[in-house]
Amino acid sequence: MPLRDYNAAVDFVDRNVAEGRGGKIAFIDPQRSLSYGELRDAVARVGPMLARLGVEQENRIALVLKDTVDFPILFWGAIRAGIVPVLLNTRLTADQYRYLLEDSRSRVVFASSEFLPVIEEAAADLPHLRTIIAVGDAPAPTLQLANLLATEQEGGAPAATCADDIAYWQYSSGTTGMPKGVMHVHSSPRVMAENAGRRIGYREDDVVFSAAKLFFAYGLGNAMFCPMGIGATSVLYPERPTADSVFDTLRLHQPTLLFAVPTLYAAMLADPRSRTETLPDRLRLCVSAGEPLPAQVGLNWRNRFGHDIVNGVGSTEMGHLFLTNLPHAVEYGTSGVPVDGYRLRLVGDRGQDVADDEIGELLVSGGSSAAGYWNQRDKTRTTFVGEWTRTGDKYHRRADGVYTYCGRTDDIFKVSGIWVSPFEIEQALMSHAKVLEAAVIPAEDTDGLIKPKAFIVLASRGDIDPGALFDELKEHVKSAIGPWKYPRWIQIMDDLPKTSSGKLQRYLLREMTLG
Ligand code: 3SK
Repeated sequence: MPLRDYNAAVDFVDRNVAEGRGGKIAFIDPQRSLSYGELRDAVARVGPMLARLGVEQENRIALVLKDTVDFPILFWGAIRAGIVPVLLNTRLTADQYRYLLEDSRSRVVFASSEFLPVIEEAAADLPHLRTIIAVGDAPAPTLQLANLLATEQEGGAPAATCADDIAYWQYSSGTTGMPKGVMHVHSSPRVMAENAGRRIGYREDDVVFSAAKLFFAYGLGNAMFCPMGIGATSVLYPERPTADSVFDTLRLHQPTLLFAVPTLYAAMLADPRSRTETLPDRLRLCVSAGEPLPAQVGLNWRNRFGHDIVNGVGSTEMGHLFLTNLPHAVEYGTSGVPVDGYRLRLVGDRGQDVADDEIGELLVSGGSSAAGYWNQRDKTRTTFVGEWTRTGDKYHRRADGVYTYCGRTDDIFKVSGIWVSPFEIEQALMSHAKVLEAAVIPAEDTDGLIKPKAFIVLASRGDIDPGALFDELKEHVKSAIGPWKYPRWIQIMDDLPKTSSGKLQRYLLREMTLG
């Protein structure tokens, strides 16, 4: 590929203008909309502004931003100038932000107004941080992005970067351990936009709505790389998405593509509005990723709305989706087939390829793999092994090439000598009408033997007889997936522990169980 001299911002922003889409709306938020031409002009002012703030090429800046049109302006503006935006989750504590700002040695933080107090607390006396800029209103003396950009001239030429230069970072929260800075290179967004974009079937006339936020790899691919890669329009919603707000957004903007996580699809189905709402006539596809889609949620969605949910899998390390159901041949309970452009392997404990129908760890190879983890050499070497990126997820592949998720590598366990996927038991529990969410871990019985233990969140909190319900659920699991797999113990919870990006943290339940 002739990508030696390549700047991703020129490709994704300037190219849309050069190809005649300058007047076309690129992003819409509840306050403003921005055409590709307006985006290009704003993006070109960011480099000079950052230079004035003392930020140099290859430095990092942190973005703690709601999904508004300022997000693409700052993201692409930094990349155009060869500066590396670090996208941070907007729901962290001051201690967590302090860790991330210190780890990334960010020079400047851009934070939406409502996050300023927590960022100011986190940033006290950090040696590399020069300043915090408010995106939105802020009391003096805090500088505001809008004022800074208004006084800038256009910035001239983009930085002379190459395809392998680091373009942006995201932190992988993982399901255990401290977050790791995942470094992506300039050439990766185009690979994601081509590969996942083709699988989903993005078109230039699409209007995209991703309830998954832009700071999250899934949201960034859905609502930034894929639509901009083809010149489509993206609707941004700055607040936390709820069933109600997604129904409102669907009504208002009539998107053609909808992206959400399974929990949100389930919440929409459980919301009273689901009885009367219809989906936009022009909606072509509903997509789910971020956590495995329970088959029952997909089936209920199809029954209620007449649309399937296309379940897919990606990772922060690969940047976006690499495995999905085929949009017009959805098979619930499976993760589908590899996205063209990626190769997948399943390996056993010694790194050997496993046969079809056996469970192995999933490895992925493709052009959007990250350059590595920042300052974590050991984890980089064990995750990025030659051309293969380890996912830490266990899968099973059928002879026809269809993959099924079986849990994290450290979640799977043996019962009576047979491998058991906690995910399969969770799915079986969630197919019962009284169970909204479920998590399964291994626990020891009085003989020291390992058996499944389940934690469930009830679909409704009315009067129940726990003993009768547990018996009913055990029978339900036995008949659904096999008699040895039923949970020997069941505990009702108000919520399940999850990472800030919604992934179940079974290890916390294991710790809780061990005491
Ligand atoms: O978790 C996922 O499935 C995912 C999908 C797309 C991009 C990033 C992620 C983490």
